[in-house]
Amino acid sequence: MSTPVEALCGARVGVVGLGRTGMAVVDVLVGLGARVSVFDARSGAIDALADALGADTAAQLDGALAGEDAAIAEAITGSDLRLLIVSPGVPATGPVLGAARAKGLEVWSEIELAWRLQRSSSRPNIPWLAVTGTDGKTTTVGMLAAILAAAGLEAPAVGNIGAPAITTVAAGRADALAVELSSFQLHSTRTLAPLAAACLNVATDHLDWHGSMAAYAADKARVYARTRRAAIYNVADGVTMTMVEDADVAPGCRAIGFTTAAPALGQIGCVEDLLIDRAYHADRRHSGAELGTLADLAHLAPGGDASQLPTHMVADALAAAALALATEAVAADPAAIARGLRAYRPGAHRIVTVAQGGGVNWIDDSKATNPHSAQAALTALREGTGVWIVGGDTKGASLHDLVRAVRPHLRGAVVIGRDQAAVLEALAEQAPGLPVVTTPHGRPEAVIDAAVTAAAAMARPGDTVMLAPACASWDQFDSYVQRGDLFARYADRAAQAAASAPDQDGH
Ligand code: UMA
Repeated sequence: MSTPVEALCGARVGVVGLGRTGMAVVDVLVGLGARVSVFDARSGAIDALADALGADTAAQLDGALAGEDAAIAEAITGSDLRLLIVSPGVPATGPVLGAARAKGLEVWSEIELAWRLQRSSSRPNIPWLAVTGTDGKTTTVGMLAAILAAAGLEAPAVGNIGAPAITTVAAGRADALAVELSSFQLHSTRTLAPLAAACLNVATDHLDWHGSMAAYAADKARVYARTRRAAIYNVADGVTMTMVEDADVAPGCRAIGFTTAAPALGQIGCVEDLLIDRAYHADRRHSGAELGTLADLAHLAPGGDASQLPTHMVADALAAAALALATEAVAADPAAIARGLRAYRPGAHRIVTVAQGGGVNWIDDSKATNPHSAQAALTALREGTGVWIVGGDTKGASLHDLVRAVRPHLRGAVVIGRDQAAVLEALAEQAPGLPVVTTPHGRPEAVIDAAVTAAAAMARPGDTVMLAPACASWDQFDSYVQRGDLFARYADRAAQAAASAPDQDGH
């Protein structure tokens, strides 16, 4: 079905999940005149919705059920709903989507609704630039939004980054959207046709939600479907290239690679310290066009030294440039790429030094919610100098490969998380002899307090304590943001105590 959003007026629509996404969806659906029933597994969710949207909107709801997933599934089975809009957190393998499938009920993500709303709006053709991948999505859409802004566009970063796309679309002011898409969101996205799309990389993540690695990768690959101008892949990750080859893109859409090595024809890459386009510019068969230099990214490197730039940061910048050049505004003003990259500031919780004291650096990488991402951060540390705070909800992933890769960089590990068995098993097998301390389960403050105290006792001058949990935060915290914020607070306290303490010689 390709329903224009106007057809939703009077239609019975269910919304599952009343977090950030669900609230924004309900607001828009009620505005469209749909008859909305809401469902959430959390007991206080319905009251929170009424608080957030106001009593008038809440009074227009057709139905509301706060109950366990099984009860929600049963209610959906017995309903006469015509469409279900699910929040990203509702797992593909769970009873709710199972019930919808069994009933043959149409299921959309919030992104699908936002796209249809865009197409029905007075600005149906503004570019959507879509980014997925296991790691680097948030950095890439942040860089992309900065480049688009430098070209004079009103082009916010939306989606999985934290701002539901539908809110921006409903406001109707954007000239373009830089859209971060998780595999959860892509799973139920059906007609989105981005101007350009990129899958940055694929590594193990979210196996519990999807059921298998193949299902996870298949949902990531959906980002390329119906792409109109540029399907952008990572030359260093063959899986992403295969995804592009297999994708059902629009006629005339080009495959464009990004690489931190010298670019071949049809690619954007690096030659020495220059960012070079051999994909878009007119004379690409014979020469490359300079887009910027690594110096434009120096502010993102430790100590502002461009030679210390993590490779993945350069790759993200190249992907952002490749996406941006698909727009007419940046194609006409490619210097916006260097201006945008210089203006870009990373978000919190991604390899940020939050405290220093007693010769110890405290780094918050709470956003490292999977093994791949934690590995990139820890392997940048000098041998034997890392005190690693690890653990949480593993989402079904094994940590063995990660522990083997980071072992040489570690002095010790502090394990957090409600269920620590998988983390401890990987440490015992892959890092025998490494000092390991565990922390008891408790309130978020108590968990981080205990972890920071244990890490401070382990660290020596010259070491780095790194919160790079390789796990989601959901077992003990509201979000990775809360986990990182608490870490910064307790790390600051520990660093100050160390700075004011007499040194080991008693001075
Ligand atoms: N809920 C149910 N049943 C379920 C699951 C959830 O009723 O089976 C309810 C919960 O009780 C809660 C609500 O749904 O009330 C939460 O919904 P949600 O988990 O989908 O979270 P939102 O607040 O809507 O935030 C989601 C994304 N969260 C997830 O994908 C888990 C946010 O990504 C995103 O920023 C937001 O939509 C934007 O619209 C966060 C994230 O962690 C950053 N993403 C994962 C990641 O990056 O690894 C994918």
